[in-house]
Amino acid sequence: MKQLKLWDFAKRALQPGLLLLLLAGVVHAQRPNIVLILSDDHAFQTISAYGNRQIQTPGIDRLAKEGALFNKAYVTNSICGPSRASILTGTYSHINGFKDNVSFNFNFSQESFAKVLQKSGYQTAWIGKMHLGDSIPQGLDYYSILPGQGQYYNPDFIQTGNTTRRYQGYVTDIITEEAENWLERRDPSKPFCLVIGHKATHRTWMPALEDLGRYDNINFDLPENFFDNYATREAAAAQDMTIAKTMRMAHDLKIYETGDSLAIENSVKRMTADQKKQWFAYYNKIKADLHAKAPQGNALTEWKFQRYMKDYLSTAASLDRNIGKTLDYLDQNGLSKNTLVIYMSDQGFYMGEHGWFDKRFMYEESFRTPMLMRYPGVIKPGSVINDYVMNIDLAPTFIDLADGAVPDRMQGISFLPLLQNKKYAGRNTLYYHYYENGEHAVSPHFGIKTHRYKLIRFYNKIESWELFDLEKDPREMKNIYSDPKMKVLATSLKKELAKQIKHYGDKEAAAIFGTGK
Ligand code: SGN
Ligand code: CA
Repeated sequence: MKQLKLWDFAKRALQPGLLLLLLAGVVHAQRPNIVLILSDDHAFQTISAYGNRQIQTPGIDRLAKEGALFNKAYVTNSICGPSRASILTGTYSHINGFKDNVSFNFNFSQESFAKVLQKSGYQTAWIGKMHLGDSIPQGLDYYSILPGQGQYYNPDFIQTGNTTRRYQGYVTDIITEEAENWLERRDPSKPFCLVIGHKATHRTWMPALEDLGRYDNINFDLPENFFDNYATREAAAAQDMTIAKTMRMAHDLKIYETGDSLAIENSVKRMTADQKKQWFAYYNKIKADLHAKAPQGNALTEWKFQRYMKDYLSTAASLDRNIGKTLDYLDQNGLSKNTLVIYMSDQGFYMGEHGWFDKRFMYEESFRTPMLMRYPGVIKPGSVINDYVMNIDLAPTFIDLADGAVPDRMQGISFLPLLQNKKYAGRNTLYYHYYENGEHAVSPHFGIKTHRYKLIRFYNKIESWELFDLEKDPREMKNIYSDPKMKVLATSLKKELAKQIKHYGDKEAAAIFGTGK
């Protein structure tokens, strides 16, 4: 009633034009929306905006053209769940407790950007991959998430109220559609924060059926260090993630020979007859090609590399198309102007560098992650940002953007001033800590990266130090830690490492730092 009276008064008292202006002011004053598109294992090396010349990623590149590309975005712990936990809470793994993918359930009772934003009046939702264990998510008005890693075809989703629903189709398309549906039914009078969590481009790299074979005519360049012998790097030698030995013909490259059990391949098992027909029509041809060529030794490893690239990049093409679709939706619904859209991966990935797939190591390809964002009127189109940012910076940035108070516990730094071209202190050193000690046999380690050097301490599995001069050795092939000429440098970097450990309160690393070689 009271509002009606005010409205009548306003109508009488003001010129219609003035009233419109006033209303526009009210609408514009609404706090900005946030859309975080978070993919899985998407390597920056495979994105054209990041310099890949063999393929195009027009969806992601739009963000670079209309917004900013971050050249130096890094993660705290290069693995799925832990990176997401760091993004959500703005803290390192030892603070949020989610140190690895296998031994933990995320504790949702802690502070997160979702909770802070929800409390301050935002509508919050997470759609797609979350991968934080079995606990019921908190801080979200709506969720529709894949159980664990989820499935590429005809996936199940666990939705608000803990019900499970199976959808027919391809996971990236479904997640995009689900996100649009949520945007359609949200309350437009409130700002929103939406996380679109894609499963792509996670192993076992299965594209939408329409993208099968998309890159079959391209012969991909082998990375310079594809046939790495791991000299001077004990932990690199001990891993189990090579294309040559670890990558499996059936499981990864979908080449089933007679006797291979299809029953264990959940993804294929759940396809419809029609989907299976298209799938096998494609992969049976690949199998015939393999049999005809019958490569051996290095030639077989290179054949596997080409197949890996083709499947991975086709999966990435399905992802890229859907990112374009989400951007189109925002544009067509008048949402682009007042929305910060971010695209990033939970970590980087090896595309044959060092002979590998997977991630985990503090070496550049997995430590660094692609990150691009658009925020019209604030970020200058075509910006390239070379400051160090980390996944823990997102939570404080989002809260800052929503005019909220960043909880003391959060360890990231809001990069909003960087976007606004205001004074921004940032950081000169990056701290990293990886814990998991299982699949792919990557030894736990922690370390720092400065603008020129990287110092890593491996422990638990391999006990060793590594030091790289990134200026002279950007591919991290020569560990110079034991070089007597580097002693002074190593000592000063160790001091910096101790400082970072103390700053972030990583007691476990502090204890290990004081022991061993
Ligand atoms: C699965 C994969 C691994 C991968 C982990 C973690 N194996 O276990 O290759 O390293 O996930 O990935 S698979 O054959 O089952 O795909 S993460 O992105 O979830 O951290
Ligand atoms: Ca991942």
